[in-house]
Amino acid sequence: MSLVQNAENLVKEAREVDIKEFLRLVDTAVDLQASEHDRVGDVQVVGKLVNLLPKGEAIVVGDIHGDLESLFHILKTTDFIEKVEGGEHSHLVFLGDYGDRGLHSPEVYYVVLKLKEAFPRNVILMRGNHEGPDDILAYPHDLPNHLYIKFGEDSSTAYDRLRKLFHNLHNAVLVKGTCIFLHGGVPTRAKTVNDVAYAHEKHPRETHLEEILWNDPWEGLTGTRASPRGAGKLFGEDKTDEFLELFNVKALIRGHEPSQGGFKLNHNRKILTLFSRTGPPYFNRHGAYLQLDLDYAVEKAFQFNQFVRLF
Ligand SMILES: [Mn+2]
Repeated sequence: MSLVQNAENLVKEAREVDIKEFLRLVDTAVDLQASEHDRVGDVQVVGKLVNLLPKGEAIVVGDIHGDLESLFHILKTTDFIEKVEGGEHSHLVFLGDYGDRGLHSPEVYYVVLKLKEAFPRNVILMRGNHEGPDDILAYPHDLPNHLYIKFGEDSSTAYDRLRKLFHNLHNAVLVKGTCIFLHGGVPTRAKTVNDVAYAHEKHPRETHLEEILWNDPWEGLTGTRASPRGAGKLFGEDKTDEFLELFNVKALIRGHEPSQGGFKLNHNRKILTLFSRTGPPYFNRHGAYLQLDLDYAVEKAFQFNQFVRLF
């Protein structure tokens, strides 16, 4: 029998999970992530850069930040579990920022990691700035408090294991000739594909990882300038063009910024930002995710708009 029956069951399990099962699941996910190199199903992994074959469908999810309800909605509406069980080519790609902010960080981790355990070849987990390296923490960082509320004294062990998971999440996902996914923005000093694939190994000597996780696009800017976030930079359209050219793709799809309408476009539609949660503390009108048909030959960046799904 499958490890996951349906989205309802998964959420129910997440609410009831005990510390022993939670730790087992995190450790399993760490092992799975660490073992992802070379070819795994439809993906090829170099360092922490995933190459996804342009085949089937990719459901791309932006920041969830502890919002269990929105995650449930996405699983339910897309029928991801049923599709994969039925042998369809569907990939669920997370852009990072799973915990903090919302009230259900531990439950969100449970659902995401259980999906990873059940469908390791179909679930791709990327790193956000809230899963960043130990020397650059995102604030406020409520995950340890949420773990304490759920697991009490054992919560520090859960947190330590999750930090280990963070170091094993992917930096970026490339769909050849079409688009690239990452959490924050363009690493503006990257000269080669390997600067992205091995950004974690070059940190903190080089800023690639910090910029991938923290950068934001800015309109009317050439080059870069300091970010009000206190980490990463703001980058202009010229930097976007250089990066898209380096990877030979049409668009960058990322999360990281809240959006009232669930998504936004920057740099002449070459950057699509997805915000996949609703409710406090942002109270945005809509959340959004992408249901991308990978068989569709995207010629221009604006054609990605048709794959945006609002809720
Ligand atoms: Mn972020």
